[in-house]
Amino acid sequence: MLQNTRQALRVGACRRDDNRAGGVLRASTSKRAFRVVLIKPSHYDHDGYVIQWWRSTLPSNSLASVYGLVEECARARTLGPDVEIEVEACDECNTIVDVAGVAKRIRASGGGMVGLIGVQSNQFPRALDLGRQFRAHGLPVVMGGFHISGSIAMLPELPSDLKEALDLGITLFAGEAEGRMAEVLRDVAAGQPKPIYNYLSDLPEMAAAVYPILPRQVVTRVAGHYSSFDAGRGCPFQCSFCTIINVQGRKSRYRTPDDVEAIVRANAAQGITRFFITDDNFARNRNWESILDRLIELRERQGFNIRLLLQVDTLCHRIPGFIEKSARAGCTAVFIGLENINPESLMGTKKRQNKIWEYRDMLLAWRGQKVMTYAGYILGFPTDTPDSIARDIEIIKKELPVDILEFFYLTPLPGSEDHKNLFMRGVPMDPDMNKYDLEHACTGHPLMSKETWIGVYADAWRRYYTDEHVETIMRRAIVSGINRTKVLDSLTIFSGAARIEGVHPLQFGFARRKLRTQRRYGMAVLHPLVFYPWRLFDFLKVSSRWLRLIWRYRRIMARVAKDPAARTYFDEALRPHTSPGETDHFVEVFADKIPHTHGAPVRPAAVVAAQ
Ligand code: B12
Ligand code: SF4
Repeated sequence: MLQNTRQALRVGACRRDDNRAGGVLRASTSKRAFRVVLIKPSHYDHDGYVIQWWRSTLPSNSLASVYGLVEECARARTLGPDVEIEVEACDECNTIVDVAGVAKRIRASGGGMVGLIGVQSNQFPRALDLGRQFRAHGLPVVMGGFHISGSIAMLPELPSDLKEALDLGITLFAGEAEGRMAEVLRDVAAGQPKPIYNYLSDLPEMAAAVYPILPRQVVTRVAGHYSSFDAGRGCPFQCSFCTIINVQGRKSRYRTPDDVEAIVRANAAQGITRFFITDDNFARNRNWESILDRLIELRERQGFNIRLLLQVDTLCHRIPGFIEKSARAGCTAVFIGLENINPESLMGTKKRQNKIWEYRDMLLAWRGQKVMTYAGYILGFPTDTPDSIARDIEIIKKELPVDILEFFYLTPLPGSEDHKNLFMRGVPMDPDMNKYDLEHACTGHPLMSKETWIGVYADAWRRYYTDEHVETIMRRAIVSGINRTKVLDSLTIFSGAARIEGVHPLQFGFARRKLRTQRRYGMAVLHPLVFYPWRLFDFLKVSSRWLRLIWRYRRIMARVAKDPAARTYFDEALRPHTSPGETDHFVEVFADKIPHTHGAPVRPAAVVAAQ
């Protein structure tokens, strides 16, 4: 059905180098057109250039969600039976936005609008610059995403950057757009968009909601041709650094297995079978089992070559069958919010649900199913010091069988309780939203100066990705039967992205593009004679560092793969717990900081008394 529909619509990608608006078929009966151009903005690097690549590595689910909604409006002829809604989409992380070209296409269609999609705080300055340019062409612009929703949800008044957007005539959308897109399109088409649409207190049900989808030519700009969908939204927990609970709510909402199957079939019909399921914790999705059963059925009985990337919590191994079924459904990698191994830090941010004494069992359970683990680790909790962080990373290397560790600054993201508290108390925070990408120190730390904190972040990547530890991860992968090419590629990217490209691996892509003319508003566009020699030098420097890293890691992997001892490799991190109540060495280190909640290891009274 979706495919048929797509033939009745004009769909495409807003690529500068490709104006074909791919797969275009125009219904001959239509008299008028309304073109909706959806752009997921990227953000700026330190030099003010847009962070974009020939191929990005992760798909944008916000873009897929909004695309699905506009496509639904086109199908329903929301603007009237004689108005054909044409829709095109692009992710600026992998596509150069040609503002003049977009304006030309909208005018050629006879009207339309630009949607700036899924704008996070770090992307807001870039989104504003794009909005400013489109407004200068006289086009209607509507912007939505976490920065707008989070700021409106938590702050007593509109922050100045949102006011600036309104002053430019940009419409702001807060909340979720399922069931609301038709209203927005009708208002814009009538030339009467509201300044703000606020649906934060009226979150839509997800069962039977329109689902995320993107045309193939947009998906293939992501390496590995991954698409995405969210099978659920909302979270019952209360982590103070999190924005999700204040935007998507603390009540969980879920898609049905039927809808998930429809998403998979619609993508498979255009040759896409790899998915990033973007639920913050898929293990908490009430429908996880029926969804996985459906995917297993599609995979094992109907020959769909499904691959999944999941986000899960640190307690997922407690759910009987969850890890096994995830693997059978095609899961090859999971992102886990480990956040920290110090219980004091976890308690300080209300992340009480992370039980450090279960981390190893959980990681071993994934390893047992040959699934690669990526764990997020936050630096800068109030009790962190350079020494404590260094100690903790060394402990992880030795005692936890995680493959990839990725570091973030603890950041007061707009929309979080942390941000609200600092704002209300008047504590200084960096006014530049471009820096709220979890790669910058955006506020003060009680024990570390800003310089020390920055040093700690750089040191964390160096400390974890030593050649020695990279070799250990490879040995652990080989003995566990985890796909060694995947491990090698991930190690290369995660080790090099921050240190060579200066961007977090989650923003990484292949072959960086820097456009001379697409520079941050207010920064000078350099003369070609200055820009191109600089760019050539920059390109050669970065490329040579990548080549050296790739060559080094490939040699290490070749050596490990050839070593017969690799097949029987064993270390402390791979040792399963053999008796109930047995604790890891690192749990002992933090024993006096572990709250006495249910299931926590209890220290013998004699030990406590002796302290
Ligand atoms: C999947 C995901 C990613 C993916 C894909 C990004 C994406 N947006 O799809 C990847 C891995 C790339 C990613 C990266 C990052 N992410 Co992220 N990500 C998520 C996650 C888990 C899901 C996003 C999603 O699909 N949500 C569902 C969609 C449908 O919601 P939505 O974006 O709000 O869109 C709805 C409405 O806002 C509205 N809407 C949105 N745009 C528009 C436009 C118009 C015109 C209209 C009418 C409506 C509208 O309608 C949509 C449908 O209802 C969220 C958390 C969450 N639960 O949402 C974090 C989240 C968005 N990420 C966050 C952050 C900080 C990042 C990073 C900076 C750092 C990091 N390490 O995670 C990087 C940035 C790099 C980059 N280039 O994007 C923060 C943003 C908070 C903030 N205030 O900015 C979030 C909220 C998580 C958190 N830590 O709190 N992320
Ligand atoms: S960080 Fe994760 S567990 Fe904590 S509130 Fe946010 S979504 Fe829930």
